[in-house]
Amino acid sequence: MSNAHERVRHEGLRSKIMTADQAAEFIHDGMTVGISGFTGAGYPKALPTAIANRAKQVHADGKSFGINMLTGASTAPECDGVLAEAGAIKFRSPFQSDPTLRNSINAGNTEYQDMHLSHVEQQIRQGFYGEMQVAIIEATGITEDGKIIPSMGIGNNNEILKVAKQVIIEVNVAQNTKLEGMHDIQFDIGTPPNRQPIQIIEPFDRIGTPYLECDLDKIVAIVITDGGDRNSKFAKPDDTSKRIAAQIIDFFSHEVKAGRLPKNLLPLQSGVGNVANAVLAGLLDAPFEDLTGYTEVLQDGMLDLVIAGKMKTASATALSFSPDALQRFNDNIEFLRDKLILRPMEFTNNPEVIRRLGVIGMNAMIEADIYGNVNSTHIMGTKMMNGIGGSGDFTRNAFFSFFVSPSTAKDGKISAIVPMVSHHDHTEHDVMFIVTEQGMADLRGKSPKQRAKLIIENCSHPDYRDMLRDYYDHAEALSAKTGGVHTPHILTEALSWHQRFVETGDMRIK
Ligand code: 0RQ
Repeated sequence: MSNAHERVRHEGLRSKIMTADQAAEFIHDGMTVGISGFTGAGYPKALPTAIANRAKQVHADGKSFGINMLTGASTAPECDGVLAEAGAIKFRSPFQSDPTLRNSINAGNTEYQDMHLSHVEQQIRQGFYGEMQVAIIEATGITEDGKIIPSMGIGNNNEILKVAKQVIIEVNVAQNTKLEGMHDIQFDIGTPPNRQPIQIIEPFDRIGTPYLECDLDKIVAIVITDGGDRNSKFAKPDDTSKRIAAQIIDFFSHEVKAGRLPKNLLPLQSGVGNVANAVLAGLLDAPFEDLTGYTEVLQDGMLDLVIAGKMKTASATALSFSPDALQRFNDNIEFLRDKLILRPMEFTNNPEVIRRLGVIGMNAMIEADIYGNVNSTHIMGTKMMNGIGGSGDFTRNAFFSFFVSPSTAKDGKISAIVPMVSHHDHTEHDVMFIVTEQGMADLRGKSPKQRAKLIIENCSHPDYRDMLRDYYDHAEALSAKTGGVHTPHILTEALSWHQRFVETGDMRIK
């Protein structure tokens, strides 16, 4: 490839350049492999297909071939998708969103550990996953002295580069060379009991260097690729997401007036998806200036706030844009270079930093119950959707924690507000606000019974509101007999809505 020479500036390392098929020969059955990638950004584009092809050949010979795969977060069809399709992922952690991999997990063919993203690097470092044989990392380039220029995401790359026995680098010539300098990587925060405080005092503080590093002798292969990131399109904010966004923005104004929030709010975190993106899009026309972002994934909404001058700076671990937003990013990269900062996920998602900065966490949910417990991950309590990702890191430690969702799913057949969640990701102790297009429940300073009234009356869909009132009234009456009126429930009925959906395809009583 023509500019391979310019991208791999270290002379000695050029001798390691080979094809993806050749590099795939380093991967063997049963290996633990760290792979870069975070919400469709910065994942290797060629190696996974080469490994998948190898897996298919080995399987055709009647032998086993599968890897234990640790990433930053979700990747893309040409990474998680091809490997899952080839039956090559035995174990996967910590977050995914690929339909083929999801099916493999839910069919019982891939073991999946869904975990808080802030825990991942520390647990790899402590050896909880055993030895990591290979790290496969996408990079924008390699400097003269062998430093690795990250691409659109960092995730846990710094850690897997450190611990892996061998390293394969995909240098992607499609990544903008002007990314060099936008990253901030601190290599070692130590291990308890000698861990050091993270010196991020303002969301945009730089505390490390712009480069990833590893022992150059560990680099066994460099593959030159030329492919775009996943770049999924966002739906244009619809009525539902606009109504959700408007309530959050009104609430911010109210809190500023009440003196509980500064005029420029506090650093914003936004989860993935259309609704989360719509909230940020709504801030474009809101009366707040000098905003800051301290998030894990930076999507179109936050990019546009920065380009419009409404947000001063934003820190994230990955840039996950639609094709249009990628174009805007590349067109404005000179302006953005000192406003956006990419860090390892151990820093973006660090509970201590999130708590201290007072981040406002806004994440989407699958369902919430009448007491404010939230399920972000499991459909009907058993099927894995994506994973908790960083939502728990932010929710538990946020100054304000929001969960947003349309009040129903699947054409109204599912209520997002249920008597009891079918899986607990975020407990009533962590969730402060639930917002649907119907309204918002402000759960601060409320007992479970007070919360139930607010969530049912403000957030549930009218089709389900009487059913919820009925459940709650019966639960309260029944609990009075047993002395359980603190959090009334009818244990035999608490999950009956889910059971009805599984049996009839509808939560409503016909
Ligand atoms: O199904 O895809 O078949 O249409 O779930 O739902 O409403 O489009 O919302 O894309 O924002 O995803 C919680 C999954 C929401 C996501 C979740 C079905 C619905 C649709 C998607 P289809 P929407 P979103 C930062 C923070 C956890 C990780 C996280 C998520 C599909 O936001 O994975 O927050 N969050 N990370 O029909 C059955 C219900 C349902 C339901 C929705 N109650 N029952 N199906 N759906 N509610 C990023 C990282 O951490 C990396």
